[in-house]
Amino acid sequence: MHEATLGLGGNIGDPAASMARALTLLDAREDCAVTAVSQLYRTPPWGKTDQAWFFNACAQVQTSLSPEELLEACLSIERQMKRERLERWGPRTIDIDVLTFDDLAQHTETLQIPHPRMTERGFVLMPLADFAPGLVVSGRPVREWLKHADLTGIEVAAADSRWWRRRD
Ligand code: PH2
Ligand code: MG
Ligand code: MG
Repeated sequence: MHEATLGLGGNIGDPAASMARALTLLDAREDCAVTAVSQLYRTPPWGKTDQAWFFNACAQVQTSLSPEELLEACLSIERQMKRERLERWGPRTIDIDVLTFDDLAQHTETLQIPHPRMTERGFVLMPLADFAPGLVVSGRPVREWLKHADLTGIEVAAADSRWWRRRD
């Protein structure tokens, strides 16, 4: 079994519902179990700033899949949810990124782990620190990276980790 972390985000439609659905679909697979989920955050757009605010969250997954297979599972859920993506860093209904995979460091064309920009992004570090403050990424624990991150404008939108579970 492997332990991976994922970053989820979106800023079109109902991103909280899309992220909840994505996590539910992933958890329903035989080969993936969602074992921790962060609070839900509202975050100002990063990189391309003239677009709607995002919702972001992170999750921990136990999986028997390889990193490439896990990425494919995430992309397949994005496709299933009819992700629209018009431009790099632009608006999207759902984005699911593999952030870490055990303590793997791999930088190939298809998959870069740890996610190359995660240590600079408040919208990744803040949710990740909810359940994995001690997780070491590129030589430093998440809580250390978080101290150096720009968290301006980031708000908690749902202050519990069960926001993604169906209530019925
Ligand atoms: N994702 C991007 C680009 N910019 N900004 C925020 N706040 N949240 C995101 O998830 C995000 C972004 C590309 O993946
Ligand atoms: Mg992304
Ligand atoms: Mg992505």
